[in-house]
Amino acid sequence: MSIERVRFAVAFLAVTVLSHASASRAFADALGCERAIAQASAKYVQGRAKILYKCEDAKANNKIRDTIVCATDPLFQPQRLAVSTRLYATVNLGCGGPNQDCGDGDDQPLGPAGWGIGQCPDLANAGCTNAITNCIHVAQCLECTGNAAVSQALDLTYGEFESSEFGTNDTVNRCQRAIGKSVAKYLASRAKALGRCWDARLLGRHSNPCPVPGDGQAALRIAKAEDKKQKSICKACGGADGTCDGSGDVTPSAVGFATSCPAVDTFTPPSSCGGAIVDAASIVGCVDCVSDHDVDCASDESVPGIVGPPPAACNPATTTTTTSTIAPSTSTSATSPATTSSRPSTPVASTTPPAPTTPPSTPAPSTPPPTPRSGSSSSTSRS
Ligand SMILES: [Ca+2]
Ligand SMILES: [Ca+2]
Repeated sequence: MSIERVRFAVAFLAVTVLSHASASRAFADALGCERAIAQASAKYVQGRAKILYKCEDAKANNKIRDTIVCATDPLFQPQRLAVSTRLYATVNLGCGGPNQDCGDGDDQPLGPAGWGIGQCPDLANAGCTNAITNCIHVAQCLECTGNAAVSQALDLTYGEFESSEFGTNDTVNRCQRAIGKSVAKYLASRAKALGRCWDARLLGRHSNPCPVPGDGQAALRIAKAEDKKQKSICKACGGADGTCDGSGDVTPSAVGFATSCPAVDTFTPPSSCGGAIVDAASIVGCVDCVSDHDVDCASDESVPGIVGPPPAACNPATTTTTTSTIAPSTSTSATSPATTSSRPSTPVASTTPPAPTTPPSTPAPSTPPPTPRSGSSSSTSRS
C-alpha cells in the first residue's frame, strides 16, 4: 500500500482509532511499541484471512466469478484497505512517538523495541525484504509477510478446487466450502492465540516460547481450534460416517486439491508438510501443517526481539519434492502434535530481547529517514 493511501485511509478511520487513544498512551515506550507491532501483526493475519475467505467462499458458492483473484481484485479492495489501515494505524500509535506518526524524528527508536533488524525477514520467499529504518517500514513488512502467510495457506486450500462444483451445494461442493471455512477460521484462531501468548510474554507474565509452554493458554486454544477444524472438514468430507477414515470419503480429485502437499516445514515440532495427497485425511493433514507453518512464521516474525531471526524454514532455500505420504489415517489435527512440544529455536531463558547488533533505528531529527512519501507503491505492497 502506498504511503499516500495509507495516510488518507488513516485519516478516514481516525474516529475508530481515537476510540483506542487511551490504549495507545500505554504504548508510549519501547515495550509499548513492541507490543503494538506484535498485536498489529496478529490482528492483520486474522483480518486478512477473514477477507480472503469471504471472497473465496463466494466463488465456491458461485456468487462471484471464479476467475476473481481475491488478493488483488477491486471487489474486495475496501475490506483489504480497512485491515491494512488498522495495521498502519496501530503501529503509528504505538511507535510513532508523541505525534503518533511514523517516519519522523520523534518516533520510538526501533532497537529497544526489538526491531533494529535493518531488513524485513521475508516469508515464503515472497520478496518481503524492505529496509527497515523507521516504524512505517515495520508496518510495510508486517503487511507483506502477513499477506504471504495467508496467501500460501489459502492458495493451497482453494487454488485447485474443481470449479464445476461451485454453487451446486452437493456433497463435493459442501466439502470444498467446509475445507476453506475451517482453514480460514483456524488461521485466525492460531494467530490470535499466538498473539496473546507473545503479548503476555512481553508483559512479563511468562518467559516461555509460544505456543508451548507459552502462557499456558495458547496450546489449549490451538488444540481446540485444530479439533474443530478437523471435525468440521470430516463432517462434510468424510461421507455418511462423518469421519475421514477412507470409507465413503470425498476424494481429493473430486474436490480438486493439490496432489502433493508443499514441502514446507513446521517448527513446533519440526516436520515437513510434504507428501502425497491421497485421501480426505491427507487433505486435513496438509492444510493443518501448512497453516501452522504460515501462521507460526508470521507470528515469530512479529516479535524479533524475542525470537531473533525467524527459522530458516520460513524461507525455504529450494522447493524439494518428497515422495512420502502424509499419514492419512490419523489426522494431525486430531492429536494436535504441534502443541505438544516446545520450540527448540526459541530462546527460553531470557525475557530480555537480544540486543540488536544493527541499529538503523530511528535517526536523529537532523537526518530524517528515507520515508517514501511519493505516491509510488512500495515494493512490499501486495494489496
Ligand atoms: Ca513520529
Ligand atoms: Ca468416512
